Amino acid sequence: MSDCIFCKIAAGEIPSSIVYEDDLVVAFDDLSPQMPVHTLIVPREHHANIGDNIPDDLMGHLFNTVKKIAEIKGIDKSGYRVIVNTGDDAQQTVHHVHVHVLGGAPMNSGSP
Ligand code: DGP
Repeated sequence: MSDCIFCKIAAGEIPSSIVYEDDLVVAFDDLSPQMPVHTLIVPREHHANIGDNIPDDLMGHLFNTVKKIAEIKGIDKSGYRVIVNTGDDAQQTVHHVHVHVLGGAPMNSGSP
């Protein structure tokens, strides 16, 4: 999508702190980190959110990349939180599906 910021990051048209990339996904550090580690994983292919008919193999790859990011960031042993905001009530602000990987310090309860 031509006006999608995460499509532009995935295409290398906008600079970002890339953590990992392969043929299907790109992971980069969040511009406004909420934790010492705050990395976003996005598919290269544009899908608005997790309900946007993402093929099973791409969805599986997206979530299997979480483990890689945790290892790269050194939080795989200490633990981390994975969040996918979807739609208005969840405060999704960028409408290109993305997985937040947060960690690097103890967190509060995951309850809303
Ligand atoms: P969400 O609320 O789930 O849609 O979170 C979107 C996240 O994207 C938010 O934490 C800030 C981050 N973000 C927005 N624009 C940019 C950008 O241009 N670069 C990077 N690295 N992160 C961005």
